[in-house]
Amino acid sequence: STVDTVFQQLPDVERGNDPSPVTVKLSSRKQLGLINARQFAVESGSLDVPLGGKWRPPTTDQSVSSEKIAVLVPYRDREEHLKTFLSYIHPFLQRQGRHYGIYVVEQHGDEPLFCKGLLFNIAFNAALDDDDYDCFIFHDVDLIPEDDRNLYTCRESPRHLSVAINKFNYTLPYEQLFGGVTALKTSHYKQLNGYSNLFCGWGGEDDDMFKRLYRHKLRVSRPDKDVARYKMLRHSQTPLNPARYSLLKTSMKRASEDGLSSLETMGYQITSTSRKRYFSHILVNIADRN
Ligand code: NGS
Repeated sequence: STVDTVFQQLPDVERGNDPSPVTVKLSSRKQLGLINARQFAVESGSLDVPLGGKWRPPTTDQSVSSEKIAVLVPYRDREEHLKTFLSYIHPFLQRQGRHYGIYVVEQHGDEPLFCKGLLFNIAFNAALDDDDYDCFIFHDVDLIPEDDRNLYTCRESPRHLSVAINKFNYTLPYEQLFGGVTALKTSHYKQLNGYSNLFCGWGGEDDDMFKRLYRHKLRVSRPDKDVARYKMLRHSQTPLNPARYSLLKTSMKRASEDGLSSLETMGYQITSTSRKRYFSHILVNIADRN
């Protein structure tokens, strides 16, 4: 697998048992630009993460937040993106005082297309095997949050966090968009039966998820577009999912049978799970579906 080298190439800061205190307080409402956020991370040595990419705030005050958050990042062959993502996301989550773990779920094997929904479902179960997470963030590896006020936390409503992306001039492309970065309570994700396992290749799995939310009358909430700002890392277009429009016609019918409930029938194997320096790694072999 390619990600083995990633954690060795990130800024090399000392890792201790006692995480360094968070020096930028969220309450200061300081808006960190992308450059500043990165400088902060590197200069302060705040990329200080226990093995496996799991961190909790250095406080004993349980009243602050007891929420445990898993960040799931489907991945294949984008090493530069993963390095950049990790170097931003840890300081970002630590400045917000989150109790979190980062899970990178990597696809290998004969399936030529990237099966993001299936990877999310696999990582969801693996993360819950690892810890009792209350909240899940589903995160594309190429999206970097720009503003600390965009809170990575779960609310009563499923939340779409990547509202304003530079690629679209910081406007929402369409009202039903539920891709990029989202936050769902563990209980909601189970209720929705997770993502469809059937979308491989670019596009549609998030629209299918939107229909699941609709089916369960779960309203989507969003932070303000001035806060929910992201930079998208540049990359070439990934191969499209040729079946995405036909699959979307059957979303409602499939929702209860296609997802977490049908994972076992999906022809994949977890090759390994391991704790890397900046993330927990789930390596999945997905067989060619054709
Ligand atoms: C839609 C896709 C979504 C995708 C959205 C925005 O057309 O999966 O564009 O994509 N739906 C279908 O293809 C059916 S973006 O331009 O942000 O990469 O999330």
